[in-house]
Amino acid sequence: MENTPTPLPPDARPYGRRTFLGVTAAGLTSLVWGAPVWNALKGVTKPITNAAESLGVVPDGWRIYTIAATMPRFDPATWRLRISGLVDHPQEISYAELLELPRTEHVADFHCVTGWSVPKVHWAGVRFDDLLAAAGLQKQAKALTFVSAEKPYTDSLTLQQARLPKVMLAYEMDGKPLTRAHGAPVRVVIPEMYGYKNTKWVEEIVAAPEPISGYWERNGYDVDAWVGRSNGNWS
Ligand SMILES: Nc1nc2c(c(=O)[nH]1)N[C@H]1C(S)=C(S)[C@@H](COP(=O)(O)O)O[C@H]1N2
Ligand SMILES: [Mo]
Repeated sequence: MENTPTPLPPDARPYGRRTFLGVTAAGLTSLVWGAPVWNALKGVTKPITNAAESLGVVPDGWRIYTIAATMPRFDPATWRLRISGLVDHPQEISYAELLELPRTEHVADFHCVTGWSVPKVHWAGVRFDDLLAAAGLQKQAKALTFVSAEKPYTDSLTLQQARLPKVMLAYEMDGKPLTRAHGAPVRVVIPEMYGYKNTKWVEEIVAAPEPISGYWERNGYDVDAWVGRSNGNWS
């Protein structure tokens, strides 16, 4: 049993139907947003549907996962994506500049390690080589660390993984700008790996000599989270 990872929230309910509040064995609180909790925190008593709409949540099989008490807010006027670490020219990219970069799109199934999936999600965004071109990766850079505006969520990919054809920094889901709940304005998308590698609310990308142990990896999950080929099956 020594190798049994600390569980993710077992099976949170779809947004708006029930609320799930779980504490992992490591003592970290994982809050999955449900309207009742949201209303309680906001001190309002709006009907569930209104609260869901105001958060931009589409309850079509997704479960919204967060680790902090509030979701980061996106202001297109002031938001910047920082590119730092082992690069020749550190960058601060505005939302408008991001949208000018070469666009990539694909449709892929999304899998959370806890067992739920969303089929055929249509993503649009920027591939990492295009995103990092102006920064100029240095030779020693072998991985990218993604820092979320939601603290302390981080995760990383090797450059090789980040260059897989379907991997991107996504700014659209199913034809619309990413909603706040899904990580607005940008999240990592790597359909070959479980959801926890798909960092939401990315605010900084650090070029690094090696991958770091991300938030869920520090709680026992494999750093290489290949769907079907990593340690997710602990139930
Ligand atoms: N910042 C941040 N990113 C995150 C998470 C999180 O809690 N915080 N959860 C991860 C997990 S475990 C999954 S399955 C997906 C869920 O994506 P969704 O919340 O858009 O449904 O987000 C991933 N990215
Ligand atoms: Mo997940």
